[in-house]
Parts: sequence; C-alpha cells; structure tokens
Amino acid sequence: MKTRAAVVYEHNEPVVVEELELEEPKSNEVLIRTGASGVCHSDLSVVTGAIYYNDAVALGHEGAGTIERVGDGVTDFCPGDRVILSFVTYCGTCRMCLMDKVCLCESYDVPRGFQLDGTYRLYNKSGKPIYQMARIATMSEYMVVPEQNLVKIAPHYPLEKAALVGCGVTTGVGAVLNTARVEPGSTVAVIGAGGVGLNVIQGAVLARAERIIAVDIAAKKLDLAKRFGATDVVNAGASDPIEAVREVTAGLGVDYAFEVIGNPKTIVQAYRMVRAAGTAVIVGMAHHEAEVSLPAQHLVSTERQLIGSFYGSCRPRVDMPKLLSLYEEGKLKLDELITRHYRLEQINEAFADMEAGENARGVIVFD
Ligand code: PAD
Ligand code: ZN
Ligand code: ZN
Repeated sequence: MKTRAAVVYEHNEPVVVEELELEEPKSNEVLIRTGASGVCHSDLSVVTGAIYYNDAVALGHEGAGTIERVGDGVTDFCPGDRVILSFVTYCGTCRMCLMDKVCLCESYDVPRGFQLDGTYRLYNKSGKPIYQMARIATMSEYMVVPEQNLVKIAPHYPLEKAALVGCGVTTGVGAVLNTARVEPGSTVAVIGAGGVGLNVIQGAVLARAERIIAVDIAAKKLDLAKRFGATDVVNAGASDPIEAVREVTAGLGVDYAFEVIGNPKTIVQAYRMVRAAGTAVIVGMAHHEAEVSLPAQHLVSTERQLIGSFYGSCRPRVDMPKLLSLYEEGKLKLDELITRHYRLEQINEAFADMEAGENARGVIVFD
C-alpha cells in the first residue's frame, strides 16, 4: 500500500515529504493509521545527524493512531484499537526488562531503523529501502510496527493529546518520578523549558517539589514554564544561570537539576547547579560524538550524582495510561502543550518554528 511520509535523505537538508510503498505487517506486527505526531527535538536531531542513522530514514517517534490490520500471531490488539506508539521495543524477559528497566531491554541487536527481523517495510519510488526512526516513523500516514511498541488506550482520548504521551510527556514526567524519584519539598532546576522540559516542570509539580526554577533563553518559554508550575524563572541570556540558581537557594544549589537541551555546556551547568549530594539528571540528547568534562575531584568530594534518563525510565504500558488518567483528572496539562498544528507537508516549517523557540509542542495532524 501507499503512505506519505517525512524522509531525511541528507543531513541538514530540507526533509522530503513523499509517497512511499509500505509493506503489509508480518508476524507480530501491526498496521496503524496515524492520527497525530508530535514534533520533538530528537526528530530535528535526526535531520542534523546529532542522532545518527547511516541512511535515509522516515521521521517521527511521538505518535498515536488507530489499528487497521494485524499480522499473524498478534493476539493483544484488534483493528479499531487506539494506541500510543512507544519508541522502545522490549522483550519482557531479559535481565533489564525483569529489573523494570524495559527501555534498556538487552534482547535486540537489530539496529532501530529496521523491523525486528532485520528487514525494511518502507521503500521509495525508486525502490530504495527507507529506515523507520525508532522502528516506528510516526510522521507517516500509515506505519507497520512491532506489536511490542504499542500501548492500548481508552477510545475517548483525542489522538493529538495521546501522541504527546508517546515521547515528551513520558520522558519529562518520568525523569522526575521514575529516574530521579524527586522527594516532596525538594528544590529543582530545569534547564530548557521546551516540549520535554515543560513536562519535567509538571513532573516536579506532581512530585511536590518546593521550588522549581526554570532556565531558558527564550522569554516565551519562561512564561510557559510559569504556567506549567515553575516558581522561579531565569533568563540564561541575561544572567549567569548557576549564580541565579544559587541566589534562589540561599547559596546552596538545588537538590536536582535537569538538563533538557542536549548541550555539553548546559550539562556542565546542571552539574554545577546542584548542592553537595545533589543529583544532575541529563535528559537532553547531545550530539552522538559530544563529550562533557567535569571537575573529577569535586565530583567525589561533594558526592554529587550525575545520571542519565532515557524515555523517563518508563514502562510504557504501565505509565502511559496513568499519565492519560492524570490528564483526565486535571492533574496533567496536555492541551496547553500544543501551540500549533501542522500538516505533514509543513514539517520543515515546524522545525524552523522549533529552532526559533515558537512552540511548546508543534503537532502534525493527519485526516
Ligand atoms: P525544544 O527545542 O522544544 O526545547 C529546548 C529548549 O531549550 C528551548 O526552549 C530552548 O529555548 C532552550 N535552550 C536552548 N539553548 C539553551 C541554553 N543555552 N540555555 C537555556 N535554554 C536553552 O526540545 P525538546 O524539549 O523537544 O527536547 C529537548 C531535548 O530532550 C533534546 O535534546 C531531545 O533530543 C531530548 C529528548 N530526550 C529524550 C530522552 O529519552 N532522554 C526523549 C525526548 C527528547
Ligand atoms: Zn522525542
Ligand atoms: Zn528485554
């Protein structure tokens, strides 16, 4: 069958929206009609090569849709089911899965652009095979994906809201509640109040943090940060964010600093913002070859912790339905995250708006 998708052929060139041939689902795979796809900075990082695929790739990893058809052996899903796409595949039986670290599943050495049998489902008009970002590619009208990447949701949730739970919301809230396990009364700094950072802020609200200091260089993002629960804001373009955070915390530094940009400079800032025995949590995905340099003795003598958080250390089928329930109860903001809707053909405009700091989240909607 045919599908229109957003494809990266060359790094730092405009993304190509074109019709591709999509193969039918094989065993344990499912065909999805995409409802909506959020535009995350990780998609832009695939365009720039910061997140690296060695050949053409169909973009998108934050989406939700409706099941059209299922392949052989699929028993948990039926046509008509609404699902969120998770961007990790997990077996449920390996050591990491049994330790509840399903995002770090050790069972698959097939690179993430392929399906689990090591083959492609997408081909362009000249017959060239196209990878699927994170095995899913949500910026496509239709997708064939492993059933393990699906999270069934109640049918009444709007797909454009559910899509955001596929990455930004789960990553941000999960970094606070699952990875760092922030305690009530903590002081928290969040560097980067974009689509993911705003969710770190609302995660800190859910964790009942006492102070939540948002740091960004865009005034618009700092206004949004306040709406999402920041108690203090720092414009890093106008003042030194490390000093500003120290001022708010009586010279001590914060208990937790979250870096949500993916920049080695701000990763070091996060480390320097925490108090002794505090924790810097790195959420931003830096360029795949970037390195950070930290004061080695200081790390020991202050017992600071530096930890990474991938996909909010989530368990997709446990955490995503819970996040939607919190939304329904009015405890989690999803409507306010969506600044603008785009058609798939406007993907390059959506990336330009992201780089200009225009949106909390842009969302691509399909018919
Ligand atoms: P975004 O572009 O929506 O937000 C980034 C924010 O950082 C913007 O508000 C910028 O204004 C701000 N910013 C940029 N430079 C600075 C600076 N020097 N100081 C302060 N603020 C600055 O991106 P996003 O929220 O979609 O993604 C953020 C990062 O998170 C990005 O690296 C993405 O790849 C990563 C990510 N990680 C995971 C994961 O599993 N860890 C999942 C999803 C996204
Ligand atoms: Zn993402
Ligand atoms: Zn596993």
